[in-house]
Amino acid sequence: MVRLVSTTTARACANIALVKYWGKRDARLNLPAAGSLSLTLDALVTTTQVTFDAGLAGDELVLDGAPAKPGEVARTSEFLDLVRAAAGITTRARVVSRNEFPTASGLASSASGYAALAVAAAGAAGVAMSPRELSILARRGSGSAARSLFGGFVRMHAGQAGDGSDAFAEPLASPLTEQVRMVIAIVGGGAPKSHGSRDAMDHTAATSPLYRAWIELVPRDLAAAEAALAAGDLAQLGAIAEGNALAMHASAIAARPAVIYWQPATLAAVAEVRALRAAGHAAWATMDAGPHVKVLTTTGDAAAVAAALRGVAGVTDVSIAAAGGPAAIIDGGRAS
Ligand code: 2P0
Repeated sequence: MVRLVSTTTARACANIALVKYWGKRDARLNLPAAGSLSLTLDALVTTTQVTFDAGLAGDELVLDGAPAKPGEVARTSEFLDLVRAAAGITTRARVVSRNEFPTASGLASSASGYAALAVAAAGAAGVAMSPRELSILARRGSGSAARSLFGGFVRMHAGQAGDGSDAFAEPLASPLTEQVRMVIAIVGGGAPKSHGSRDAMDHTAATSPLYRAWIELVPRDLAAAEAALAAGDLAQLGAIAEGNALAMHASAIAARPAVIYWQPATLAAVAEVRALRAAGHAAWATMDAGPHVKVLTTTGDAAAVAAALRGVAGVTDVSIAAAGGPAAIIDGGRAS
């Protein structure tokens, strides 16, 4: 008997939002309450191989060389069900995923993870999807993953449709793409984050008196960030990014009980970024669902920014990333 096996390997880069996604309009379809805007980074890559194998009794997941926990396998299985439904198959799959992130980066990998999984699974299942369709598929795994389908600066649309068909990301061309750098300062040695972002954003939406103001702010920041990108105005983009990150954290901090991601060294690093800026360097800080600080800067200023952050007590690792490319198949389409 012929055993049907089909393998595809894809890679995707993680992204850091400059206008953040924090809150959903629909949990089941994972639809964001507002849009967002990000920069895809070349230094943070996930490579994922998907093999649909008629001989498998259940889906399998290996993460960074080790079998994944049952909860992670279940979430991956649910995601693969979407691809199986689109392909009209029931075959189970083996997923082998590896994160090539800087040592102990402590950075979220769900964006690059679900983007690479979407591309590899659709490829291995033989489903032809446009980048936009793949972005919509990746969103079902993780909201930020919809953005990692594309390289450089990326805009995610909240959409209005109940079925999520208009909640996708698309790339934004900008004269800034080649000249920006992101300096990543790791705080606290990559300790596990205190609150998972999915639960924390729901908790913020449900309890924070500042959530409504946050959601009203996002469209204004998106419009201003898009105008800054089109004009090549890094100072304007940086000011929006830093202000938007602080506003997202303000809404989370005001939740009851509070969601506080910062550590003392987080604020020390932010203070250093503001001092660098006062001294004439291009440097604007942003923080996500963890204590780390990422600094938007330029090719010319990246080394000085990195050196200054290495000098901040509690910063344990510093690396420099450039704009990364779109998610892509690197091997596959083989059927045997
Ligand atoms: C972002 N974050 O825009 C924001 C800023 C974290 C802070 O997207 O529930 O893992 O899987 O859609 O994508 C992290 O949230 O959330 C995130 P789900 P996700 O990058």
